[in-house]
Amino acid sequence: MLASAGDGYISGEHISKTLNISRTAVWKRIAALKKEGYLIEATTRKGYRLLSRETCYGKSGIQSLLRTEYLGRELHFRQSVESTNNVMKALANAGAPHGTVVIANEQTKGRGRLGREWASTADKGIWMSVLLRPDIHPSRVQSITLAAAVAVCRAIEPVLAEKPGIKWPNDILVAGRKACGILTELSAEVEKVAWVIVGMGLNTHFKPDDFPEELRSKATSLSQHLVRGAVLDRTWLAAEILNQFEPVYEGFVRNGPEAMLAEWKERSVTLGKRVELIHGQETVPALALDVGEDGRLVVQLEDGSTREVFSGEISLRYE
Ligand code: BTX
Repeated sequence: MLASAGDGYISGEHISKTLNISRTAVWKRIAALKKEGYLIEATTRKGYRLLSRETCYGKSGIQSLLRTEYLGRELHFRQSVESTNNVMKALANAGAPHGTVVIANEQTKGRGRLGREWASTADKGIWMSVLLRPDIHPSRVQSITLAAAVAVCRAIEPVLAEKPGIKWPNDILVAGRKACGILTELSAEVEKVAWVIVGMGLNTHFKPDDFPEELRSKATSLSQHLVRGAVLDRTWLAAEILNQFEPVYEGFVRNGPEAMLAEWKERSVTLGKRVELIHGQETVPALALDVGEDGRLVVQLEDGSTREVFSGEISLRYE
């Protein structure tokens, strides 16, 4: 309501009538928004006015931009956590609902796959976890990672000067460097998934020097590839990732993976490339042919035989 009033004032009475809450309750909500960082002017006569139209990176700002049915409707925003996936695990085990989202401004122990670290500096990116409780066989969970990658690409594409690409299984590259990583974790019984946590780390505001030394040659950030006139706004981007993720995920769960896979393949920078499969000390040259419904990569080895590989097994290096 404050945002839609533009530069004008909106009276406490009007807010209280529209929302059917007491004037004290209005005052409390305004105080909560101020605490989140919104600049709101309050005058006794005229009422309330938003001083800055810039959206605030926090729960209310993100939720006000959601078009989803369930993703992000329960949202926990934290300034600093060890890992949003860890926060979410505790919430999941305590019964948090399907679609719950945890976002932090900083992670002090951000995690990548296979025990690797994820640089998650304060103010420089979107560190977000989404909780899903899909009624699917555990073997199909990997497809959700592919769906998330598609959603992130859709969300970031409008602000970028060049098209983002997906490197199998879960890296989103911009200009050949990693701008986003996805870590999917699950808890399941043999036949049934209890929960899936999709953790997404998207670099938005890093300057090249902000990255730890060892990442500078392989990591990048949206801020370095913006199309002219684009506004880099984490609030909008976080909401947009969720807005895009929900329909892609729903399509997968209801109708199967075909449509999502077709889009994933169209966005892939891996298929058709010569790659090296890295497994421990061993590296095997191969040609990336296709990706299967369950997220497996189909490769052709030098002897002409084909092999299917899971993401947990190998890393890829391009020749
Ligand atoms: P990954 O194992 O594919 O990638 C980790 C590797 O990527 C690291 O070993 C390092 O080389 C490189 N790297 C580390 N930080 C960055 C960065 N900021 N940008 C680009 N490259 C980097 C990818 O794992 C999965 C990352 C998921 C991160 C999210 S953030 C929210 C959630 N919480 C959490 O702890 N992890 C997920």
